[in-house]
Amino acid sequence: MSEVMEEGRTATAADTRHFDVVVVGGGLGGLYALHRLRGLGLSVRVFEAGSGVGGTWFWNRYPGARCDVESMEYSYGFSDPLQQEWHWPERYGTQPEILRYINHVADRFDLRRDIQLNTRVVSAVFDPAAGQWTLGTEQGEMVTARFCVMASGNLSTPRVPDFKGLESFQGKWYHTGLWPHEGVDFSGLRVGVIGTGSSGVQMIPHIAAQADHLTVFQRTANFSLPARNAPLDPEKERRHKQEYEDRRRAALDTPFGIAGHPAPTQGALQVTEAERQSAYERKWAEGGSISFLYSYTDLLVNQEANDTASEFVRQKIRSIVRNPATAEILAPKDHPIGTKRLCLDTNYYETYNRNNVSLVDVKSDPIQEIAATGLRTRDGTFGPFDAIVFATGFDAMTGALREIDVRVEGGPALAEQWEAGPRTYLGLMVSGFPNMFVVTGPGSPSVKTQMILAIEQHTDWIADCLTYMRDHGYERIEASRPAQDAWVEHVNQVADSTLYPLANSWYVGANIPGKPRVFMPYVGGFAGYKRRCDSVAANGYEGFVLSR
Ligand code: N01
Repeated sequence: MSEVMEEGRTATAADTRHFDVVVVGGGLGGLYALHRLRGLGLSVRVFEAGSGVGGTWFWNRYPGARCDVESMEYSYGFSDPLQQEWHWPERYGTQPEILRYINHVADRFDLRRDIQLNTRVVSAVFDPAAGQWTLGTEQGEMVTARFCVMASGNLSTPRVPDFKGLESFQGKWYHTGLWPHEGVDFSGLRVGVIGTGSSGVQMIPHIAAQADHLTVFQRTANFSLPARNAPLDPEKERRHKQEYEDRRRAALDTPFGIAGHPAPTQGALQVTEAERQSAYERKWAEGGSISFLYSYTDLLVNQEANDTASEFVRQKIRSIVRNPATAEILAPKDHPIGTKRLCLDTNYYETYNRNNVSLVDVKSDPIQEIAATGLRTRDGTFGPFDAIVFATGFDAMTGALREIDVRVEGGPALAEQWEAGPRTYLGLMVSGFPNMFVVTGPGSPSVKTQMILAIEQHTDWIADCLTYMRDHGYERIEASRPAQDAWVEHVNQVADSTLYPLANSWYVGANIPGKPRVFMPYVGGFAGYKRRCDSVAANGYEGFVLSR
């Protein structure tokens, strides 16, 4: 038996060997896939690498980790009793709170009996003659399944840059995405943090409050807005719960999958400078990123319009950070606001006013190597450090899938086929890989939306597809090559009509040296994307080849 039971009874390797569906990943995506597909009467097994369910929220336990989508939104909508009964204490959920919620869902819907923990899937091979997948685990188990659902996550392959000398570092080092479960006490320590994306921005104020001294190494200055987190107002919660059904439905009709933000009607350049400033001030005071980007219709498509919002935030940084030289390093100038993931923070810029915090610009002077007690850039040495924290991100969107040896027997691996960048039809299937679905894969809106809504939409689509196949006697489904090619072209065209490609972001794989530069998420908006998926299904799964 390969699993360790963390909570409740989980599935074991000795249980059944053949399933209708194998789901890879026991995060928010895998759990809902299990619930939904089991509801169709299918036998389903989930394999999860971690010792508990939760995916992202299981691994990312760094200090200050919390979601930047409001908790009343960032939750499952498939069960009204669940959403009515669950109480979120704060405007934004903390990592422990979200993990508690996910565990509650696992228990409430009796999911654990079909989840095998501590089991990393390393291979998935389709046998065209038998019409089934064989999945292999790190421990050498093999199971077969008619269908395979990859719910392996978009930000689940943590990446420590390939710095020379890391093994010689005598202190402790950590990655935000592989945080020790027992936590880390930085009290009295000299700490270096590398990376200022969402994880770094959330974590830095917390480490600064504990450490003797914190040195932050920043390569790209990032835009961050105040989150304005607070205890959830009971009246707001009551109203939201009363309107839940309508709000969930309304969210489906929005670009980011989040309701409650009136769509903008004017471009930024159509109003006066004074009006713009007052709008941005209002959004800054309100907190949240969607609302800010929703100030005007054209912030993500028109450079001049975007400049007004970017400059507003740069000025805020200059007004918060007392040392002008530090403020200039922190003020992003190399990408339009919103084209990298816009961060939300609590006292991030204020942290640089502390006496025990210093900032190093490693864009102009890159890190060369890690040494026994610190690190070296081209022009200097930094340390000594008792600990180094890598907030250096993930091999995003394709990392988890490319780590699995996915192939059709005798054919090239998915990783080889994606050497020039991922290619999917609707982010749901890959041509040449029958009966393998991807939940929120590259080419779907996924990371550009409220993820749980995206997960539910994909999983519901897959469930409806399997029902259709059963009702019509089909056994195999595959994305056609022309449909996939046309979709990939559309994804690129849409991205090219926006400002997104101007940033060196993980959306284009820029954070991984050598990764092909391809814009991976679909930024045409959730609402239009969902309509497209629905019409594909209504037209008998247009662009897919179904066979017996
Ligand atoms: O990772 P990132 P993250 N030398 O890739 C730097 C979600 N998330 O874990 O920008 C020096 O954004 C890198 O620099 P650069 C969210 O979708 C959500 O922070 O590549 N620096 C960057 O500053 C988010 O976008 C939440 O130049 C190096 C940082 O490391 C995604 O996860 C919270 C370097 C990596 O930033 C990933 O966020 C946390 C090097 N060699 C995460 N290599 C919330 O919901 C990399 N960097 C709030």
